[in-house]
Amino acid sequence: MKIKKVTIRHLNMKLKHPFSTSFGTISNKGFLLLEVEDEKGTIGFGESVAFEAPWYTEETMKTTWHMLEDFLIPLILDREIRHPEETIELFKGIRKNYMAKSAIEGALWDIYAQQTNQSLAQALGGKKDKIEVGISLGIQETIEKQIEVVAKAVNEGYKRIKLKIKPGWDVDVMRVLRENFPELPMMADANSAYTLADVEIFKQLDEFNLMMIEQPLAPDDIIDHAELQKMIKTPICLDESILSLEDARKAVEMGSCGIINIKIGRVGGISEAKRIHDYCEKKGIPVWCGGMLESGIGRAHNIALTALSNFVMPGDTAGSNHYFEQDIITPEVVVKDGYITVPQEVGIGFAPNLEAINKYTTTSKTYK
Ligand code: OSB
Ligand code: MG
Repeated sequence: MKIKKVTIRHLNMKLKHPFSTSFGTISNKGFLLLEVEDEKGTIGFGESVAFEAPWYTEETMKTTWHMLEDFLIPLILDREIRHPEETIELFKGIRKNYMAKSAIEGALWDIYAQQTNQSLAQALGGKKDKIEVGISLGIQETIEKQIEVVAKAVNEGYKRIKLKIKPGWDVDVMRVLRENFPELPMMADANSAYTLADVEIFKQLDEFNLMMIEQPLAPDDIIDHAELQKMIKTPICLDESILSLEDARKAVEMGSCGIINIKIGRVGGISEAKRIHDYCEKKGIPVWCGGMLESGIGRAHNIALTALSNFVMPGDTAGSNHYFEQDIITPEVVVKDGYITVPQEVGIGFAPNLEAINKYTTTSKTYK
């Protein structure tokens, strides 16, 4: 393929429920959507998962726009690209900025799947026809409300429930939830809110039979996580600490985690995500697909990736209706009995809903 045109749109989608974590609350999902067209007129869509503020990683909507406009788009325009995996080499000279890179790379995978007449899952080597999904629930104002939102998610069929924790909202909350839902597959995500000095908290959480504790310590750490893992039974799952295959290898070799959450945007694209998946499979490390409150485009990519064999634990890809009044794809992502059907149609298997996209677009710019 030879890319001839890229359109960046900034969309703003109001979340149905504000999402609160240890680092703050988001009520609006502002993000960039990329429409990429090649010389044959095949169009692929990509989503940048960077938020408006740099609380999860250092990238923001504005930094991704800058990287795309000034560095990444000029690198791909008019260049012959045979396979999306070539972007790993092509983008190597540009440090990090993984969410920006991933936005383009995802669109190239979409084009590649269409041109090779396969579903995106198939193009990636995914064989599942349905995937098991969980849900990530934000911190609520009261324990009663937290129990209520968990009960709702359980009734909707989600296969595991992830709760956000932060200092002051951890052991007591998890204890009450465990009492109310004795058998529920449950886990906690701290988004780096703790340090090794908090080991007693994790020893107490160890009593609640959690599937895992996600990213308890610093976002760039694997040393202290390895220390903590030696002191607790519950497997540690790394999210923020893993930005590449190299990071995954080091964390696994150090014993910093027993499980890895793979997010396409955090690691620079589907190709790198697949490499991490393959490495973990060889090492016997289970993986699952994380989420960034994506619109339907990013969600479709997550579904295709999760069709790979070592995604053996339910991910955070909840249904469109959990996040938005209206999603930007048709059909929307539907969760039934805790499963999402992996589309078999050519490409991502969901059609971009241009009317909805236009409705949510605040600004756009085309590069060719
Ligand atoms: O840490 O996994 C996380 C959302 C935004 C940023 C970071 C995280 C999350 C989630 C929500 O947990 C996952 C989702 O529902 O998309
Ligand atoms: Mg996380």
